Amino acid sequence: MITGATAGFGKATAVQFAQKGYDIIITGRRKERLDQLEKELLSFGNIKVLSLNFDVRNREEVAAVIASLPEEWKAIDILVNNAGLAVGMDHIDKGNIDDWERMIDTNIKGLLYVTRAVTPLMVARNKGHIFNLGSIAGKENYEYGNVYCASKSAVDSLSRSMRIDLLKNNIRVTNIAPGMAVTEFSIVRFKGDEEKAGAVYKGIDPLTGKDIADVIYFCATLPDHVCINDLIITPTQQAGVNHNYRRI
Ligand code: NDP
Ligand code: 8X3
Repeated sequence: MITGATAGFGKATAVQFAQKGYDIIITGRRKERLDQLEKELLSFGNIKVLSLNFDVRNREEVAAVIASLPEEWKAIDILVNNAGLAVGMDHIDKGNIDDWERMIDTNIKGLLYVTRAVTPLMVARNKGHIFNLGSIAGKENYEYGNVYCASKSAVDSLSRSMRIDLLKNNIRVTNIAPGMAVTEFSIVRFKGDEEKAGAVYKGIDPLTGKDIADVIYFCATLPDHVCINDLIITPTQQAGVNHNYRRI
């Protein structure tokens, strides 16, 4: 099950697992994109796909959708908590509080709602692997990043707690912390301003959705007794949130 499968890392991860023959639950808010992706995934061959169209911020909806999963879909082996976003970039004294709420509601609370609904299914089977999409921004802070960085620090912390709490249930928890990756992330952050979004990656050969999908697939297919706890993945031209080498 992959949250936020309509774009970026989530979509690339769905494609990767579908190509390897996994049945997949894809989720997101944009219904047309889900329908389109469902068709694409089914074209890879003998797999099943279930599309669930919901907003991770809606606590009741998340609980209801997972509770009403058809019986054959309740055996979720892998949950990729990927849905998330950054919105805006401002100093703390000028930040837009609506933007802050969107990040906190999606990146922290949404991730928690999905996790709370799915983990009992894994616990019941004594089996599972949870991937949380944190960020390098959860490890280090950068100017103007304040609330986004805080939301990803929370993901980082929750990954550690989930690993402790689910230890006896044979559930692996992997925190994935990417650096600069070209997806729709910056377009969303800059509210559709493609020029500003493009400038983020100027002179950099950034990560792609496929790079992160490859890493998730690698971690997920290690032997059951091996758990990769935490991975920071950057483009070769990035050595931290404040250290990039731009070829310009
Ligand atoms: P994209 O914008 O390309 O994709 C984000 C996905 O999240 C979309 O499928 C979107 O689907 C979904 N989503 C956002 N809000 C909600 C919501 N409220 N309910 C359900 N789904 C939602 O970004 P990325 O692929 O880059 O980002 C994926 C994750 O990786 C995020 O958590 C991000 O913070 C993190 N990340 C990104 C990095 C980057 O540089 N790109 C680096 C480090 C971490 P829809 O709009 O259809 O709902
Ligand atoms: C996205 C990476 O450095 O743009 O999580 O915040 S960064």
